[in-house]
Amino acid sequence: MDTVHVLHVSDTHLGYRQYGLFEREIDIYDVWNEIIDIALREHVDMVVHSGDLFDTSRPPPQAIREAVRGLRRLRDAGIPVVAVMGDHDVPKRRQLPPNALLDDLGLLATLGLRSVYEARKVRSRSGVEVHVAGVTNQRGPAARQRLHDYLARLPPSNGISLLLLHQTLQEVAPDYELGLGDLPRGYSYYALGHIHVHRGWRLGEAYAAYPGSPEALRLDEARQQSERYVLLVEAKPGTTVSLERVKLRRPRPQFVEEIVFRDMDSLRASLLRLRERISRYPPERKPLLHLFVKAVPRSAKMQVYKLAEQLFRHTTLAYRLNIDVFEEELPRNLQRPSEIDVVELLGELLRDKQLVELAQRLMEIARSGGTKNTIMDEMFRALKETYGID
Ligand SMILES: [Mn+2]
Repeated sequence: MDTVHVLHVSDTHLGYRQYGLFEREIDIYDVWNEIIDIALREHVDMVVHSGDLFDTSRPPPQAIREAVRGLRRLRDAGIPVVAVMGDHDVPKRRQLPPNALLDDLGLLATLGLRSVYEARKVRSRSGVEVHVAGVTNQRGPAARQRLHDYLARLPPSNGISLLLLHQTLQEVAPDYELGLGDLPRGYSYYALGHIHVHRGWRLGEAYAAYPGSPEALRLDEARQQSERYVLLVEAKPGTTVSLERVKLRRPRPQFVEEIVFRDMDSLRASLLRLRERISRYPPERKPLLHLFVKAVPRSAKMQVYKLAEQLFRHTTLAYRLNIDVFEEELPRNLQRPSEIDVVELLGELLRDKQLVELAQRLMEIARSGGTKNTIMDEMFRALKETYGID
């Protein structure tokens, strides 16, 4: 019986520049090229992308070029690529999604360009026809109902069928739009995107899986899963024959470390050990460090900043230091008002994750006390870090 070998990737976020660092933008292109290499090396019959190809619907020219170059290598090898659009690919206003350009160039078949839900017959490299269905990312209060309607109109075929979705499943997070049980049965494989860590489930004779993003793009993603994958799927009608994860070699190493402060000497000893581990990487692969130091007395705060700067400035690509100040006697009227969810409020106001993080950090610094000058210095430092100015 005919089977197809599919490489499943998602959430590549081409063009994303974490912390405003040019190197982080390049990291994402490096791992994108590694994925193309894997597809060629494994002689897959097709590639599916479950959304968020680009980080925004107005990607920078270099991101478009990297996409075109990678996809062209696949096309030259006869490997078709099919994608569905994620929340990052869909323009906020009435503009052309960048996927339409790649579709026109014959480099990427994108489901959902003509109507929100769509199914196409795609001829794989080996010649076997594959039925590929998908729905553009649905969000907002009516998303669940719409997805139910669309999925009801997308039955699998008798042959090999793949379903591409860029949504949150109930099985992974509380703000879900669908549960595993809502997926129409009979597909050979369910290629999911949107969640940036790898997860997978059996669904009858098939599997449903998120490969996760090829790079950890946020702190919580680095914390949850340091290794990154793409998935190799072998499918036949109604059945996932095998599902293999391939570990990516090029994502930048990231360290998430939490240390409870006892005194400066023991902190220095811990941080020296950490630096030892971090320094094992070659210069072009300097890690990112997310460092949390808990219960620091206010009087030691500046020393901790200086120590971290001295140890990690040259040994990491960038480090983010989060100091949790231990307040011995905080007057009542200075305590944080717990009724208001400041983060949520800022999120609604600013609608930009990086800005929200910066605002939170500035507020923390302002609250932490000190002279006007030391506060200003720390705020300036936070600003520089956020925008990657050295
Ligand atoms: Mn994403």
